[in-house]
Amino acid sequence: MADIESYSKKIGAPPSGVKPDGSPHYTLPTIYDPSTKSLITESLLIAEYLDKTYPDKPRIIPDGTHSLQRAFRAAFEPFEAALRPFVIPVIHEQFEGESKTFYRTVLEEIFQTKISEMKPKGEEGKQAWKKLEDFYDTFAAWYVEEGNGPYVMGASPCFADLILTSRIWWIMKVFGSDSPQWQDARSWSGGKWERMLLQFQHDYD
Ligand SMILES: N[C@@H](CCC(=O)N[C@@H](CS)C(=O)NCC(=O)O)C(=O)O
Repeated sequence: MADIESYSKKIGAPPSGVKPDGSPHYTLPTIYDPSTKSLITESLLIAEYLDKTYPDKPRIIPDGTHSLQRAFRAAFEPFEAALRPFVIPVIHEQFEGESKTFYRTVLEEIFQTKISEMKPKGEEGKQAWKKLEDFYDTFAAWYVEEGNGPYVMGASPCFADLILTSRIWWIMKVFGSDSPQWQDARSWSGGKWERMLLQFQHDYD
């Protein structure tokens, strides 16, 4: 964590955005493609690059769906914002040494709250967690079953599916597969998201 900025600068990787103070924000993932000698940072830009450079491989942003994928991602942001106060304190505990200090400093600056006070507690906490499930139920309602597969476009996954399943996977990884948080999340929308995650792993591992 603490080395992302200096290492990105060293290899010439661009920032993915700006910090609240206006300075460049260097993040991962970054990829280097030796066949085109390209460095790309930021998940969506990486997906766009891979689709464009390797059009004969499975496409993650099929033609004509570019705007929809971006809209999906924008619609997902409020969920992401609501999940962060729950996951950040747990991720912080999993870091060690310099990265732990760095993570705390950056996140406390961004959220203007101490990490120890970030997690919503009591009744408010219960409702805030329930809101996460409601978000996913809304997304589930956008998946019109067309009989040819579990993904939003049918048989093949696209970027929108990856956004949703990767966050479900993240909840499992951050809290642990025995945690009450994961036991709850895997049941959201009648288990749809866990099934999609398993299907995705089955199809692409
Ligand atoms: N929008 C970016 C977000 C990437 C992001 O937040 N990455 C985190 C790690 S998962 C990071 O590099 N954080 C470093 C920091 O904030 O200093 C993307 O999708 O690539």
